[in-house]
Amino acid sequence: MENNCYEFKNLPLEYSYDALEPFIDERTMYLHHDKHLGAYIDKLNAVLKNQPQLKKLNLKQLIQIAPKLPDGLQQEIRNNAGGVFNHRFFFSLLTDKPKEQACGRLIGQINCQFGSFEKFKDKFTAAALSVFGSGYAWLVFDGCSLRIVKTANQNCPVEQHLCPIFNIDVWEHAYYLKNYNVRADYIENWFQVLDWDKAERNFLACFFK
Ligand code: MN3
Repeated sequence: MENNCYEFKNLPLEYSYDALEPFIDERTMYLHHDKHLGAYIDKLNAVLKNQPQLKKLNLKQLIQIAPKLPDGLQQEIRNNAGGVFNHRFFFSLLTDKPKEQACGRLIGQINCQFGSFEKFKDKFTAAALSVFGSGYAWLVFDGCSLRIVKTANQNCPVEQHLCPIFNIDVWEHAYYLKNYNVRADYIENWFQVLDWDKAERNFLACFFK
């Protein structure tokens, strides 16, 4: 991920808006990336504009320093640095050339901890379905093992120093145009375009950090 410091720019997706059809539709991808992520980028830049000390920090540092900031600024940074990180991370883990999850260290660890890929998928799906309101479900590495965690709004597990492997955005804007209120259909579709090569690279980076 480049452009990690002020001034943030909305970098183009690495695939076309319609690349994830029929699993995630073109209109949703356009609005989600250009409008929703774009708004978080603009808001984060506006917040940082008058904060010379914070301007020097990268995105992860901003997220991790948020709890130490005064209340109002804390929430602004958490919402907007989180909104930028969480969305960029989400988009970076989608691919128009999905592969069946196969071998690799991550799948080995998933099988070891959850019993099988299917059992993991059920657990992750249940977590994503049970996010109340707007938020995300994540697979993270805590330095010792994999964990499925949920975050509300634009909160990010990086704030708790957990290392993210992949996330699913379950805000309604991520699926409403195609799946209406049926979040379960969206989650199943999302699994079809999840980039397991990228997830493996993220896991290795977390593991050897
Ligand atoms: Mn979103």
